[in-house]
Amino acid sequence: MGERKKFYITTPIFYVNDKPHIGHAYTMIVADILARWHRLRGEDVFFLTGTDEHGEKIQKSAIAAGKTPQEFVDGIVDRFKATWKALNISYDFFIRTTDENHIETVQKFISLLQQKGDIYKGEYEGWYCVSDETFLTELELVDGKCPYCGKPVERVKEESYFFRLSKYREALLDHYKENREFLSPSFRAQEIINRVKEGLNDLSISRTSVTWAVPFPGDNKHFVYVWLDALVNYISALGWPEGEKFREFWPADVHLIGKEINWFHSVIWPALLMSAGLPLPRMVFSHGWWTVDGKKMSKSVGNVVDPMDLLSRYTDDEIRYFLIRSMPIGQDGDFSEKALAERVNGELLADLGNLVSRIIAIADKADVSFLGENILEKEINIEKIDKAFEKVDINAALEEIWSFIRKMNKYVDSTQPWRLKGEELSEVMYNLLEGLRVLSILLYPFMPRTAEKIASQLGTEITSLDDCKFKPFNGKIRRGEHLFSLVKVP
Ligand code: ME8
Repeated sequence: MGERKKFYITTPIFYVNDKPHIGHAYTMIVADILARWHRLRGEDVFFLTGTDEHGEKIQKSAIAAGKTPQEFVDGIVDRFKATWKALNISYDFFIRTTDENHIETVQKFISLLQQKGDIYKGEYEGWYCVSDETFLTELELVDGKCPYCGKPVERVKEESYFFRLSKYREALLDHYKENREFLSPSFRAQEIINRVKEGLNDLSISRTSVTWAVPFPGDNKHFVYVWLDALVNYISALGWPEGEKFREFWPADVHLIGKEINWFHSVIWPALLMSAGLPLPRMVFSHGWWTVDGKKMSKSVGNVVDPMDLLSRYTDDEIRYFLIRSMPIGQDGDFSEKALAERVNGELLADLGNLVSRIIAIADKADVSFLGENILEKEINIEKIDKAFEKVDINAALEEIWSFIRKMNKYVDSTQPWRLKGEELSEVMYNLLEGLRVLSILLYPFMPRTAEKIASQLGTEITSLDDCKFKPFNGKIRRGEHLFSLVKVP
């Protein structure tokens, strides 16, 4: 037997200046689906998420809320954890950048870069966007504002330590060339490559004026730039440099992120890793952005969608399904509750829910053994789904599963099992029950609770992808409640 494969997937660690919204939930759901799929493949999975708790943005939000930064972040972290629990997110570890161990690791990492000769002291003069925690040059500003979020920027002129990012230009370009998957999806690669080709400025990695931050090692006037602090989470969570988990899981297989932080993950992070002499992640995958009713989500517009609010009207699985189904990963998508309700009543209730209740109702009454020729198995291509997962194309994977659901519905319509008896009934029901059992496994990463309900009505188990071949049906039918109910379309 070969060694079990490992799979290390991360999400961004989210700023805790405010409670989570559906954009954050989307990233978490995608990561959860990947983690669960790889567990079904029998791999050792480590799924990391957490919170980014330092920096000027959070310092200012805490002051505005009349709290100390620590009190302020503790409250919001609880809200994040509660939301992920309610959405059935199966992360293995939740890192907070205020964890003592993380703080020490960041300092250790910087000391190592200093030893490598990649850090020097200078002066930073330029612009800073607090909302994006990003340094900006005069040329990057648009109408004097941040080009990314459109908010006003502040002028910064202070002593600062710098990381020699410019030194890694060639090495980065070579890496992109030799590792085509690294910048994913591939249509996002060129913009990064072009910008790196233009040349890289060294990166300011410390501030003297922002004190809600990791103290810079060896200089008590300086505090670590929040993005350097944040990126190191991906290795500090594994116990770098000595930890067993680090040896087992590094490098990451997928850093899943939103497209707006691609530069930090595809350029700055790999350069930092090269400097530290560490292997680079296999893939940085940037997904697209959600708008709501056609507009960018923002507090001032008042269109921020809170997953906890949605959860008072829809189940976790309905929200998971909708968010994945409605936005091709990589592209942008628009959220509307009307579209959510329509998908629940259509695809979930009419396609899947009815299929399951029809089959279970007949099987529950059928006095036959479920045996016969295997007819339906060829209608589902598991290898195709697995290949789609390799490329993080979960939309293609879900489409293949849904096309099987539609074929099963057609098979029910054409065979009309409620009219059959004896061997004929036996054969049709064998195909439908095995089809459903396989479906319960394939659906599990996307809608774990629904998949478990299907398996429980079949009296089967959700085991592994190896069990997705048809075999003699050996479940025990137990009729249960309907999987979905009709919702009101707003
Ligand atoms: O950037 N649509 O944290 P953050 C889709 N702390 N995804 C969205 C989204 C939207 N409208 N809005 C946010 C940070 N996201 C840093 C990360 S990592 C070392 C540090 C998701 O709280 C998406 O994953 O601003 C995006 O990358 C992330 O939330 C940004 O979260």
